[in-house]
Amino acid sequence: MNSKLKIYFAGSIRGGRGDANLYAQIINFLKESGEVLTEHISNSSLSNQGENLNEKFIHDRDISWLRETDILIAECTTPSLGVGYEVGRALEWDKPMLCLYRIKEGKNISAMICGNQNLNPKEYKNLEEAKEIITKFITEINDKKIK
Ligand code: 6K6
Repeated sequence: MNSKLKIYFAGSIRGGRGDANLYAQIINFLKESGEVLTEHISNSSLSNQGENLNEKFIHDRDISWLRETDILIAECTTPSLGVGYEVGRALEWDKPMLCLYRIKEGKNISAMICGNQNLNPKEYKNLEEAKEIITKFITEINDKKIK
């Protein structure tokens, strides 16, 4: 039997929680395809102060999840140092990834994300479009796993 696909979802915490509801919807959708290691990112009671846990504990736990994950899906619309860092580490470790972003109020995504095709940057406009992009990406990953 195939083991469940491990998915690390990255989204802004201290960078700003404006998209927290959207993260929740994306995570719910991702749960249909595998195990989301970072479900807490959708927690609406998680403020931009983050979880009330020791910072070293959070860092070490998240990095170990990132190390073990099969894929990374990062929502990059709200600029976040943590998300940028996670994307960089995952790239170093050759993790298949998808960097989703919306263009909001004329604010463009960092060139360090949209300028690197290895990060698989994809612009989207709404949740439905994000779901289509994610489905295509995960189908390709699963096809590769089967081969
Ligand atoms: C602890 C105490 C106060 O605030 C915290 C931070 N809590 C976090 N909890 C879980 N994951 C975190 C936390 N801070 C950052 N991360 C990871 O970095 C997540 O996996 C997110 O994808 C990303 C968010 O980074 P920031 O820079 O927006 O916080």
